[in-house]
Amino acid sequence: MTKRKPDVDQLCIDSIRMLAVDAVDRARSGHPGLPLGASPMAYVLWTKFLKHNPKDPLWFDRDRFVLSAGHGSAMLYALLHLSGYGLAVEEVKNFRQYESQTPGHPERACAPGVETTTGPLGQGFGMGVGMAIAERFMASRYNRPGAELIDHFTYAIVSDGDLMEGVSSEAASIAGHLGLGKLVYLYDDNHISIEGSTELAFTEDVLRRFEAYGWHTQRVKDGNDLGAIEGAIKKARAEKKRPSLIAVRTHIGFGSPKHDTASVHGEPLGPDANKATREFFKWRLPPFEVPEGVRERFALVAEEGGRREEEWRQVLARYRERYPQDAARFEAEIAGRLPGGWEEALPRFEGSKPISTRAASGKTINALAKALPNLIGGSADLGPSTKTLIDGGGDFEADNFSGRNLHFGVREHAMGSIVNGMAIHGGLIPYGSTFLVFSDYMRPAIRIAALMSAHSIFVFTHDSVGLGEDGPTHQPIEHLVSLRAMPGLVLIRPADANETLSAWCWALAHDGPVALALSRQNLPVLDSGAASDCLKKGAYVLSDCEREPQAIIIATGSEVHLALEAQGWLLSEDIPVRVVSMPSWELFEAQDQAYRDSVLPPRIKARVAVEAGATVGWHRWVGDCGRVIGIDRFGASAPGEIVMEKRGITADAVIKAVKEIL
Ligand SMILES: Cc1ncc(C[n+]2csc(CCOP(=O)(O)OP(=O)(O)O)c2C)c(N)n1
Ligand SMILES: [Mg+2]
Repeated sequence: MTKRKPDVDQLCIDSIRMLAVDAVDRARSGHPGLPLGASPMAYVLWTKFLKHNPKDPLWFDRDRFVLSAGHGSAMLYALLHLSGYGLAVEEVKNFRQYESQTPGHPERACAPGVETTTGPLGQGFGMGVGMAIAERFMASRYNRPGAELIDHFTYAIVSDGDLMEGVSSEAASIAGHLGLGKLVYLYDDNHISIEGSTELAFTEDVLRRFEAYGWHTQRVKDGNDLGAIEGAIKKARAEKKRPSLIAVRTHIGFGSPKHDTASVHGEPLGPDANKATREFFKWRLPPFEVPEGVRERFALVAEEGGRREEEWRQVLARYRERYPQDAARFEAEIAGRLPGGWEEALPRFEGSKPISTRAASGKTINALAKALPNLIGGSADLGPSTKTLIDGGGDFEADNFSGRNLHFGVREHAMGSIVNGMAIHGGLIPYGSTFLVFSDYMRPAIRIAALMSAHSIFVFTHDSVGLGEDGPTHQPIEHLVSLRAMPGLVLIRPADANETLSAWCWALAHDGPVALALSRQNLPVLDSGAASDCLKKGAYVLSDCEREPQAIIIATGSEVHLALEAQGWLLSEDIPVRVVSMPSWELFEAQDQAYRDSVLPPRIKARVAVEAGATVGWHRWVGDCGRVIGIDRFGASAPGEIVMEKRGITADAVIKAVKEIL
C-alpha cells in the first residue's frame, strides 16, 4: 500500500472512509469493506463530475447516482452527509437503527439524495439502465437547439456481486444494444466477495464480456489514483455512443488490518482493527468528526451544483417563453400529473363482442397513448401476444430515442428493473409485460418496485390454465396468490374489457406498482357501466338477486363468467345467490368495514370463491364455512376449455359447492 500526502482531497476521502467505518462499528453491524476501498472513486465522481444540488435533491436534470452494491450504504450516507443533503451526523450515528434515515441498505427517499433502493445485487445495475433510457426519451422529446431541458448522466458503482448476477448481464446487453452513451458505471473491482476470492467463482474477463455487449471499457489499475479515475470518467463521458464500464482495481477494507479479505466485507472492524485503521490513515479525530477543510470542500461542490441548477432554471424560463405548450406538458409530466381531459380518449366496450382482457388492455393502451405521450413500454419479446405495442409509436432504438415501444428482448428480469428505473427517474409512465407465469423471472424487480412504491405497471397476460395448449410450463398456478402476498403491490385481475379499462385508469393514477393479470381467451363484456367506480373498491356486487341471497359466489377474472352462469342455474332452482366480482384483494382490503360488509355481509356464511389458480388465501374471504374452487396442481397441454374442465373450474363445480354448503 502506498503512503499518500494529506491534501484536502485525501482528507475528504478519508473522512468518508472513517464516517462509514465508525457508523458500522457503532451499529455493530454493516459493511466497512466497500467504503474503505471505493471511497476514492466515489469522491472523484461526486465532487468532479456529478451534477447535483444538495439543496434541491429532486432537481429534475440532476445526474442520477445509483449505489448498486447497496451493502456499501455507509459510504453513501457519508457522502450525503458531507455534501450537505441535510442528513445530520446523528443519522449517520443511527446507522441501521429502527426508523433512522440510514437503513442497512439504501432505501429510496429514506434520506434526501438516495435515488433508489438497492441491496439485492444487480437491481441497481438494471435500474440505472432504465434511468438512462428515461433520460434519452425525455431529451429526444423536449430538447430544442440551445434549449436542452434534459441532459444528464446516470452513474453507478457496481461490485463483483452485481456483475455476477444475471440481471446485470441482461441489462448490460440491452444497454449496449441501445447505445446508451450517457451511462457510466464504475466497477469496484476488488477481487473479493463473501466466500473469498473471486477466483472461486468469477474468473471470466469481465471487460471483454462488456466489450462484446457493445460497451466502452477502461481499466484503472490503482483505485487510489485520483488522477487516473478522473481521466477515465472524462473519457467515459466523452464516449457518446456506448455505455461505459470502468473497472477500478480496489482493495476491499483498504487501510484496515483486514484489507483484501472477505472478512472485512460485512463485519464491523471492531476496536482493535478500528484503531489500527485510524493509525494507517493518521486519523486523530474522534468518531464522526471531520478535519477542517473537508466540509468547506464539499460546500464548494454544493455551491457549484446550485449554480448549475440556477442556469438550468434560466433555460427552462426561456423554454417556457419559446415553447409554452411543450413547457407546460414537460412540467406536468415531471410532476407526475396527467393532462386534463386524458380520459376522453378512452375506448368504449359496451355492446362489444367477447374480447380477451389482454386485447382490451391493448386497445386501452393505444387509446391512452394518444392522450399520454409519456406512456412508454414494451414486452420481453411477447408484444404481439401481450398486446402491448403502441401502434405508430415507433421503436425505441439507438437511432430513435423518441420511440415508445421498448423491445426488451427475452430479458424479463432486466425488464422489471429497467421499468423501475424509468419509473423513479420521473417524467414517464412505463410498463413492461410478459406472460403471468414468467413474472417469476422478474419477481426481484417487482419486489423492489413494491418496496419503494415505484410507479411501474406490469402487464401479465395468459393468466390461467385457460391459455391452453402451451401446457403446464406456461400455465400459472401459484402466481396470483404469490403476487398478492407481496406487500405494496396491487394486483388486479379484471373480469372483462370494462374492468380492464378501469384497471388501467386506476393504475395510471396510483402512486405505486400495479400488476394486471389478463386473459388470453375471449370473455363476454359485462354490462357494468359502473365498472370504474366499482373497480376502485376492489370488489363489488356484480349481480344480485331480488330476495336476500342465501349464498355468495366470489370470482375474479375469467371465472366471473362461470360464477354468473352458476348463478343463473341456481336461480332457476330458486336458490338466490349473489355474484361478487373481486378484481383486487388489495383494493378491497383498503375499503372501510361498512363497504366490505355491504359486499360480503357477515350474516351470509355460505360463500364460494372461484379462481383458476392456487386456493391459498381465499379462506379469508369465504370464511371457515366457505368453499374455494381453484387449482392446486399443475395444468396440462390441451385446449383451454378442456384444461379448465379437467382441473375442475366449471359452473357445475360452483353449483355443487353452493348446494353442499347450503
Ligand atoms: C441477490 C443477492 N444475493 C446475495 C446477496 C448477499 N450478498 C451481499 S454482498 C454479496 C457479495 C459481495 O461481493 P461484492 O459484490 O464483490 O462486494 P464486496 O464484498 O466486494 O463489497 C452477497 C452475496 C445480495 N445482497 N443480493
Ligand atoms: Mg467484491
